[in-house]
Amino acid sequence: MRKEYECLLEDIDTSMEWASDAFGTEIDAVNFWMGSHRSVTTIHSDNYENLYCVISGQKTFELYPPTNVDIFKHKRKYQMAKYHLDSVSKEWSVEPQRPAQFVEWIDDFKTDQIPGMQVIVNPGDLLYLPSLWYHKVTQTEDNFGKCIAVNMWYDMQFDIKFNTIHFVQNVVNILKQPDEQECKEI
Ligand SMILES: O=C(O)CCC(=O)C(=O)O
Repeated sequence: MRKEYECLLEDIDTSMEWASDAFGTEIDAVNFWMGSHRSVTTIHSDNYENLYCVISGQKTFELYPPTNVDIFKHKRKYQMAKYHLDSVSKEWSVEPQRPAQFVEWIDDFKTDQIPGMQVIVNPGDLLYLPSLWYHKVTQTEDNFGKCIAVNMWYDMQFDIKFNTIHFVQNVVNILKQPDEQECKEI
């Protein structure tokens, strides 16, 4: 929001002293999220403390504790791409980034059998999503066909919690079978 959507920043109160006191650090990033019922953020975890506020529409977070590394161990390298709007045909297409760049991401799979928590975040609600927790996010549109949210990321403390999970991750990676599916450049 501080770059691409700077003009909207004055509408947002990011001066949450209590949060900086609690996390022991200032805000690292402010993000703007806009999507429709078709937008899904697949399961992942972040090295950030996350304060997530819904402005319009409704978000559903599926949350799983960081200790679930063994369940979410299968990752693949996905090629990075951007949506492109053709100025003549007005058709959208997915354009792979050149030169090709890859991002490692957890394979998408059904999470309904995995014990976790479901949190519904309504307009005006603020969700604290602790660092390293796995999350999958879906959304319901408002009357204008949109779901809009803003979140603040604070750097996490790289303390005993991080070290323990990192250690377990390394053990799981050593024990797991090599991933079969290689991502090919398109
Ligand atoms: O709102 C979303 O779709 C994703 C949010 C998210 O993954 C995050 O804040 O880390």
